[in-house]
Amino acid sequence: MKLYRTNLGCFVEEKGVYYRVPLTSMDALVTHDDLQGYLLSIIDKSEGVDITVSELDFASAQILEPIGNQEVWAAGVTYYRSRSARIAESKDSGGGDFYDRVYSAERPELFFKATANRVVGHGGFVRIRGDAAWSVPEPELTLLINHRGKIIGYTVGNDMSSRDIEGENPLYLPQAKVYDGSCALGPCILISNDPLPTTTPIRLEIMRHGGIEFSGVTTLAELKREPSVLVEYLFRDNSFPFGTFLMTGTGIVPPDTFSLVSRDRIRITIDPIGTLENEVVQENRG
Ligand code: DO4
Ligand code: MG
Repeated sequence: MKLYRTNLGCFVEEKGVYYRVPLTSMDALVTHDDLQGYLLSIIDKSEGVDITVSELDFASAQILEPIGNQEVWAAGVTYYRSRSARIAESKDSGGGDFYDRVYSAERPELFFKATANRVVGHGGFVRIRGDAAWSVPEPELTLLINHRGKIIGYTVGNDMSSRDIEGENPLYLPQAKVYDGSCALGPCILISNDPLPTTTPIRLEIMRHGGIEFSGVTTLAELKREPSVLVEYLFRDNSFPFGTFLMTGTGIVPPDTFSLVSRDRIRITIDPIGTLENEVVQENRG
């Protein structure tokens, strides 16, 4: 069951059929006592009812970022590939050791990623910072967690990152990670109380001038930490009245010679959820 937020309200999709959701606020949906039961009841009630109108509505709707007043947090260095890339990019600044240590430490790296105004949805523009020279997308399975700390769904996330800025000094991480258009989420939320299988692939394709400039794939089997453990750490002494998103880290890093440029298209697919596609823009806002 997939939940979409659009300019015409929210829709739930099941077996290729789209149903209108009377509750339109993501805050009300995320904090619902039983979101899955609520959405299933909408589907059940529609049995035998002509839903052609809502199908047509969805076809003409614009998909929006599936977020209300939730914060977006992120976990880092949860895949071996991310550890190696970070050690290499920060070795001249003496920061490499930090990434090695955090990879094997009991406490995960968790950092604040975005507020809703910095998030774009499927089809929106993700941004490269005006003062960055080396930028990459980070394709990440992203958890939706309700105010009680329960994982209620999954979406596709892109943790846009400025590698030159974070490589210069690990203390610059918030500037490398948090800026307007630095995060993409979507296209929908897969509503599920069950963990995704570890065989689930995460695929990244970066298109330039109509061709594929880079592609990569990983699976959740490479994710070193259990999502439930990341959530447990995030909720320690921390409350989220509207729930929160948590990006689980990247396992795909393009080679060091690669940097995003304006007009690249980034396509991230996590099969049970869908494909999140965004165009890249870099503009100097000063
Ligand atoms: O520690 C820096 C950021 C790591 C990160 O975003 C990732 O591993 O995905
Ligand atoms: Mg990341």
